[in-house]
Amino acid sequence: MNKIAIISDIHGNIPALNAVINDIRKKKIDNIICLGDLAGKGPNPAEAVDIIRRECKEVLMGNWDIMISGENDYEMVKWARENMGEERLDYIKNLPFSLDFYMSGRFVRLFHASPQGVFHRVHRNSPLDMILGMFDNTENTGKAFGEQSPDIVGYGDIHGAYISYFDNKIIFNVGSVGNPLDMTLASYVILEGEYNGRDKKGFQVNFIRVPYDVELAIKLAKESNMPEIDAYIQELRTGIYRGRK
Ligand SMILES: [Mn+2]
Repeated sequence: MNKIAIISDIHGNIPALNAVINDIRKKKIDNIICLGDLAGKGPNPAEAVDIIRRECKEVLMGNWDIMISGENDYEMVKWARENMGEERLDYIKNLPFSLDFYMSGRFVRLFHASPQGVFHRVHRNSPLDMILGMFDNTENTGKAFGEQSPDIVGYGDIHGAYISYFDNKIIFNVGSVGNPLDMTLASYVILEGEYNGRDKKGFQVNFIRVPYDVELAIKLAKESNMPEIDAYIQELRTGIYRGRK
């Protein structure tokens, strides 16, 4: 059996990222895969990119990675861009969209938000046609295994972990390492099964929550001159999205 850790949405929060990586090291994990949003929202964009590049076997593209490495001039995006350096910007600009592999006889696909694009947001309570669309092959995903569509889809983007089973399919969200908006602990998932295995065997999708030093993360934010710091602090302390009505 193989174990793969899937992390996402670091958003420049180094205490949370270090806590998750230490937790992963303690378990016998073969590889780490990151589903994007390395920087933005939090105070340490460059450090987050450096750690992710060093620790992860595969890193996929998130919406913030496109915004920061592109033309978007939203204040937080500009600040992250200016604190990252050209070489790292070039790295996040060229991240792949999705990753396909077999595990224990199931076609697993991972991406940041949806097959329709990194800005196409799908929540656990989204309409059924949007949920079913998460299993589509698109121009973005390509077709790794001919006309087959995935049996298991894993994604990030919404900063809220969940799993749902239907029609012999599984969809799960790994939650966020650095900006969790479901509870205040860092989130990630471990997939366990036979990597590249085509025979149907047992497998596991395990959800892990890791405590980290939230007040240290807030201290680092205060020491930086990042914009929107009050909203960021409130999200780290409460796990509630700043825009929630
Ligand atoms: Mn994100």
